[in-house]
Amino acid sequence: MLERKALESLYEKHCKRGFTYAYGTAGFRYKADVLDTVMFTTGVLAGLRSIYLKGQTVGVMITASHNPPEDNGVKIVDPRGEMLEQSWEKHATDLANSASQSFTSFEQKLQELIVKLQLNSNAHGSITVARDSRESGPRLLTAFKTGTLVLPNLLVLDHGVLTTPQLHFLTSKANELPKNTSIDEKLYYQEFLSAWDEIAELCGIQSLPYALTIDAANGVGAPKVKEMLSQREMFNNTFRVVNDDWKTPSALNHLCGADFVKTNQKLPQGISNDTRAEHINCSFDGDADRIVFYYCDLQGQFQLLDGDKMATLFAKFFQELTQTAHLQDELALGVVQTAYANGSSTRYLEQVLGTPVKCTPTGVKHLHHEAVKFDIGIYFEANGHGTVVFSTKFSQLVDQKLADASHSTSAHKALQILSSFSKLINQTVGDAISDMLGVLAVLSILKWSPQKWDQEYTDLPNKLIKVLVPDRTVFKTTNAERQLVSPVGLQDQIDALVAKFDTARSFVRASGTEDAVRVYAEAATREQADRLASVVGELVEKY
Ligand code: G16
Repeated sequence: MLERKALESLYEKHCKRGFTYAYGTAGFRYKADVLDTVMFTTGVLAGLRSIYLKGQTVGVMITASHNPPEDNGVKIVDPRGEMLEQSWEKHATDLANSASQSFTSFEQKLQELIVKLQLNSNAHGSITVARDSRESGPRLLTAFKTGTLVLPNLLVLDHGVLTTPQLHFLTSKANELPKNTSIDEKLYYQEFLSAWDEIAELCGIQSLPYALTIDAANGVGAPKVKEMLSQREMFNNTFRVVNDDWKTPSALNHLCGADFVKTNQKLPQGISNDTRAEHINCSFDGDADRIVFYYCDLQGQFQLLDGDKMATLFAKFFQELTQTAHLQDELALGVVQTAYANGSSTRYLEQVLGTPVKCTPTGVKHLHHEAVKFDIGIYFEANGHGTVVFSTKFSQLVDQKLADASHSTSAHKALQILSSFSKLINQTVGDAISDMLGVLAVLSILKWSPQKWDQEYTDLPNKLIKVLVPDRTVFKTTNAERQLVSPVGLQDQIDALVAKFDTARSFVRASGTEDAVRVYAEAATREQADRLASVVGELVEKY
């Protein structure tokens, strides 16, 4: 490691004192002006993590995803493309908070970590980094890169501006492919477009069955999805991207994007209420790791097809394919949701499809870990964050059966489709672009309109609101965030309110990405859901 004076000089370049950081739902996320210190220490931490993992590449994404333009943040990605192992979240937080105190405490904490983890700080490590389109990105990237200089033998590959899922994907590829392979976003386009080509050929898809409008939240997803879809003739004239002004940072997520559409349950700016059945819309969030779909019914009413609808669509589709391939008894298929999942979606999965459903706390890191316990693990948060993961057993069985010529033509085709879908879906993390192609492929194969997809079950009316409180950390939950344990007595008051409404449910939890408490309510009618959210919100405001 560097000698003390050099270390101190790097520290003084970026670290400010006095802020206390907490590791949230998806890494550190705050107003950009307080992030320099934690970006510097994340440079060090990512290096330590790579050294700990014997030089495997660790990814770092500088983004605040769905948050407003003045925020920023950082997500750390482990070598296989998944979120940082949870035991390391504490190391990341401790290192950031020590640097926030003083140089001496940072130096001590760093030494302590090196000893505790038995690391050779001069060993080789590798980091891959990217950022979204935020104005503060370049400044925070500099702080991050300075942090990586603390450990002398780190190789840092800067990909510039990418979507978050592209960075997850490239991190996994950096560890999977031979060392001299050039790792860049072309790999991403090639991988998913070839999987799309395979499915299109197998299923005779010659063009998209719907005119597709993509709201890119004025974020990095705009140039990336255009670049990708423009590589295939079949997409020409069938898609258009609105809210694509990613070069104007103040426009990011403003009146548009997946979070706006899901929370407000209405069209984003730039999309009109087109009632044609052959039209479908979708919205990405600021770093393109979430997507929701929607359409307008014949009465011109906005209808949302959110993460729950995607989970159920994939569950039904994969269930039918495994049955046709005679693999239903050998492969375990399951869905993972959070407390935000609409009660109707859970009932549909369990009672109509007979699919096992697990519930975890909010955060991809929780859902992903539960989903990998299945051979086909489908996980989606209602907000549109999710993907499908396929086990090694899945790949082995499908390959084995494909090599065996004794089964029927329909079983063979089902096996081929299953195999191609496992390549079309970005298994490392929720990915707006890859999920979009996955959904479009399923709808094209089933010949389903958005209306038909929506009719599988009817959502219970629901409402999500944000409440500002003096200290959100007093709100602590249990039972996969469905019940509050603190403030004491508040849950009983919520339960008493819920009992006054029909088929109702409500829960309260502190956001891990914004300084707010979220209140969710669902009930038999729209009026009741709105009213319940509002009375629970008023209760929360008193704390
Ligand atoms: C992140 C997480 C998601 C989570 C969302 C909101 O998404 O990756 O799993 O649902 O934050 O979390 P919270 O309710 O704790 O604020 P993103 O797209 O903002 O990175």
